[in-house]
Amino acid sequence: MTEAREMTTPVEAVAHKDMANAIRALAMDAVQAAKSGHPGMPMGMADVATVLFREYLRFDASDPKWPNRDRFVLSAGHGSMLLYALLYLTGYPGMSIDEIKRFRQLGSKTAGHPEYGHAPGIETTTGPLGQGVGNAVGMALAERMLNARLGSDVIDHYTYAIAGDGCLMEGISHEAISLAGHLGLGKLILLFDNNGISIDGPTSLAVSDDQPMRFKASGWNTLSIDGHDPMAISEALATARADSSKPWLIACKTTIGFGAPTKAGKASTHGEPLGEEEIKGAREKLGWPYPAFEVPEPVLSAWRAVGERGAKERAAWKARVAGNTAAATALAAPAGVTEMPAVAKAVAAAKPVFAGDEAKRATRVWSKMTLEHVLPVLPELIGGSADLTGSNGTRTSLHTDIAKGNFSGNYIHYGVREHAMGAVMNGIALNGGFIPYGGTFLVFTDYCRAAIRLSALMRQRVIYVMTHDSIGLGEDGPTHQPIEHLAALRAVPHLIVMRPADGVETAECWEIALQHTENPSILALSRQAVMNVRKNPTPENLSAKGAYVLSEPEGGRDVTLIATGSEVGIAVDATAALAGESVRAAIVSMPSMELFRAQDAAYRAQVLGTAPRVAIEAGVAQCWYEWLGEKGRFVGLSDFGASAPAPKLFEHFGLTSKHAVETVRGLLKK
Ligand SMILES: Cc1ncc(C[n+]2csc(CCOP(=O)(O)OP(=O)(O)O)c2C)c(N)n1
Ligand SMILES: [Mg+2]
Repeated sequence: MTEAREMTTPVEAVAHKDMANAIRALAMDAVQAAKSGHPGMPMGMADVATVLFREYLRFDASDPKWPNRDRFVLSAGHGSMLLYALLYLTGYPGMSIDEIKRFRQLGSKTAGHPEYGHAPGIETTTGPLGQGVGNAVGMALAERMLNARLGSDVIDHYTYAIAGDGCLMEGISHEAISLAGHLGLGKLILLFDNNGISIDGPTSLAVSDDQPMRFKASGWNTLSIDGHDPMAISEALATARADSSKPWLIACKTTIGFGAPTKAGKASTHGEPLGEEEIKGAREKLGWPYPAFEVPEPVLSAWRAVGERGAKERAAWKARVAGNTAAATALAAPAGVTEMPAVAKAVAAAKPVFAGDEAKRATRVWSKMTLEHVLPVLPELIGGSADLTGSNGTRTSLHTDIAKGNFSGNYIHYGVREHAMGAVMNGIALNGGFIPYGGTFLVFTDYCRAAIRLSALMRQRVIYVMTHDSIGLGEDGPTHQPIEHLAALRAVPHLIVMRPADGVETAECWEIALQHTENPSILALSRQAVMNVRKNPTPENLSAKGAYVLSEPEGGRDVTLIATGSEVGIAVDATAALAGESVRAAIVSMPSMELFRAQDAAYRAQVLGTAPRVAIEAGVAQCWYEWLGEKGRFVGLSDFGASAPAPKLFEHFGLTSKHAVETVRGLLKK
């Protein structure tokens, strides 16, 4: 097969071996120069990556964002030099040899692990093992969804991922491959760096899974090959590409640190420089006599030709989609940008309707009702839940399910796979074209926290609809009652944590989540019905300020009560009781600490006032000390909850207006 192509293009004039060795040499040299890094994996997978990029990967290095490019995810992110070498060799913009020389240095594009946004061509941030597998599943799913909406002329491509032993040992990989197999994501091809080595030594120390059997059991096709045989690699990729009925695992038997004379095949190549002597020996063994960081002209030209290989196809694609307004809207970046004014209108229209509604509802219900208003104008919104659809209120009358062979819907049943749900949503967001949201209980943010953290690190607009947000969920008890979760989530940079108090705030918080194109959001929503506190909503989105004065007493404040979510109702009742005692209390609703912190000092001072403060929230105090001032008090929880009906629990833990009033009395006496 390779033979037929051998003479046809200038690319083929340079031997595979030299092209792969260019990757190996750059990896050894960059790690050595940085005095840290992981040479073993890039050296081991250089052959696989060379065949993939040279023969199959559809991309044009000059246009890294081409929507119909194949996606390449390096899930084994510690092998970052593999990716950086490929980006440099194929001529991606900005990835110069100087960047390779500055591997792992402050401000370089070549961070220790690939970081999304640092350089074009880095499709996702990887390093926490297994996350990339989840991202790749999300990207492959997004590809099918875009294909269903826009047709094969516009979107029809593959998603490739490289994963190592570590990725496949991580639990998240199981959730992700299980979902991919279930959905039959046949354009997903996972290349497993089957080197049998991880940090502690041979993987036999810790694992004896039959990986192909495991993937087969999850509905995948599998192949096992010699990962150093270019013909075998090429044939396996051709086979996988020819049958898109199921996702593919290609287990590539490789030698970690391939080419290193004494260290190849050993864990010692995993995560430290090889050393000058070993590198010298590797150059001899590989037949690569060139100085450090030097790729000889014919080899570099051959690689650059690989980078240009997709240019014609991209030009043809551009011509094909020119004038396709549906495609232009669907592929606009950020997703939904053209519809945002309509979203704002829909929310503005919903607010007075919600305020005028006499019914007491849970904020999770208000969330569902908000979605009913927003979805008709925002088809890019893709819902889902980790098997708690009814509880989360994530599926509306406007949703249809996504299923194997039918990707035209807008709702994903993630199954009981919270961690994969987070990573898949990251993949969907990174792919472009969609705004993903997914639900579970707030307490189970623990199960997807690593993915949430990466949403934030990558600045992706992923919306986590987290219901049952306090002891207010009642009888399910302390295993299901989040206590420390709001504090823990508020500690994550760039993550917007919102806990709306009623229907109006819930609608506003959804608008905020959708408008912040570079932030993930958590919507912490109640299971139990809440009081309507915003009776006369203004068109202005007050929640967007993070906190605002809900009610101001006449004649100045004696105290300021600050509350979030379901506890704003407690503050309202306490204020009425305090008024009976001639204590003038202001109420501040604080749906989001992050957004409030971003306001100017004058606004913050005006909202917080100078009177002593009491905060009320059904969670731990920790993050509240930022707002309480010197004398402030906190009405909340300091231990796990309990199993009982919610009203009994609020009573038991002192989350009542009565206790709030007593706290104010105690505070003002001093
Ligand atoms: C979630 C997570 N846990 C631990 C690590 C630390 N770590 C980095 S690489 C690695 C071993 C990975 O082994 P493998 O995937 O086989 O890589 P190889 O040694 O073959 O390059 C570990 C434990 C990590 N990056 N992410
Ligand atoms: Mg390994």
